[in-house]
Amino acid sequence: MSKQVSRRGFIIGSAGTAAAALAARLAGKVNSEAAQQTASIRHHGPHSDAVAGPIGTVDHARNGFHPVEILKDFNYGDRVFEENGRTVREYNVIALDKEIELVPGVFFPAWTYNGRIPGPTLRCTEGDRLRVHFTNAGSHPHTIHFHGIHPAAMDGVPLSHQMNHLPRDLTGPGMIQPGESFTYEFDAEPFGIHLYHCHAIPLKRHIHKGLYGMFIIDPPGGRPEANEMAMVMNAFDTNFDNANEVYAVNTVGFAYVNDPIPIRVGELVRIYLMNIIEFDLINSLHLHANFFDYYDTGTTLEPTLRTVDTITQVQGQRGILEFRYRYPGMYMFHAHVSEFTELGWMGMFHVTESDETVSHGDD
Ligand SMILES: [Cu+2]
Repeated sequence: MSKQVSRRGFIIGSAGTAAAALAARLAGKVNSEAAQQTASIRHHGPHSDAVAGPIGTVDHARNGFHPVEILKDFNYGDRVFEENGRTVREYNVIALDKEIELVPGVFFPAWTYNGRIPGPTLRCTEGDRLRVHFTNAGSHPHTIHFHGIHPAAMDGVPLSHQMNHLPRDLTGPGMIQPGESFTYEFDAEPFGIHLYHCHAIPLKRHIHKGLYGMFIIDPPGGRPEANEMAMVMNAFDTNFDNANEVYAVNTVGFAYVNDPIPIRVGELVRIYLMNIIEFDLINSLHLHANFFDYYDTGTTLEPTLRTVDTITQVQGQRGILEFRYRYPGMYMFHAHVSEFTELGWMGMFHVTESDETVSHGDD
């Protein structure tokens, strides 16, 4: 007699390692091709002392972006100039359909901003004037909805029946159709870590397909010098059953296990962290062997939470983490939802003394 197996029961019932869980979820719900793809992901067995994770790496060149580079790839504008005594930053953002490799051999038919997930990390200073030139080169209508303070016409939402009869300067243009363009223009405020994402309908589909990115507004005086990095917690429903199969920071599962993030003993580390995960209600980051200060939404210069080692975020929530490592070594960071960790959301910091040369991967 067949028995209904829940999504979570299915995972728990399998071997419990990253690869086994991933393979089981895919094999049980997609097709044999996907199952064969996951054969490239092997696990080390429940009693191995090896860290769970895939063998091999995704083809980052084929993806067109590398999670290690995304950490520090801050886009301060494709064109920056002064106008009427203030700084204007212009950005070009293009929506593109693109297949992305999430873990070795597992591909996802994504929708992207500028060919990457997350989209470009747009960065500016409070009070700047921003002009975001958006072109939809994808196959579906899209928008860009920014979090921040701006007029309704720049809010990047679809037109509802109630909005349809109002002038467009009160509603904005609605969805931007394939082949069309629109320039979102507004002032950068308030300072903090924000986000942008497509707001076309159905919203959960347009978000989980990959149309989102980080939007950092620096305070007028800046923040203290630090080793800064951008981390977007995301996940992917690879078989379109409204549940995620791959979890990550910056899209590629276990990316920072394969390429541990180098930091120095004693240096200030600042992580801009946001959660855009769809389908699961909550996400989190746990830092090993250390504690951090947290700035909720980044809208204050003083921490809103001091000396914690785990932070939780729902979808759209974000904040800034600051910490220093006291001892050299390898330290894990991961979601403190064990299931997410085993399905890709786990990474490593490689902490070294300041005179050591850091070398990772294939060098
Ligand atoms: Cu969209």
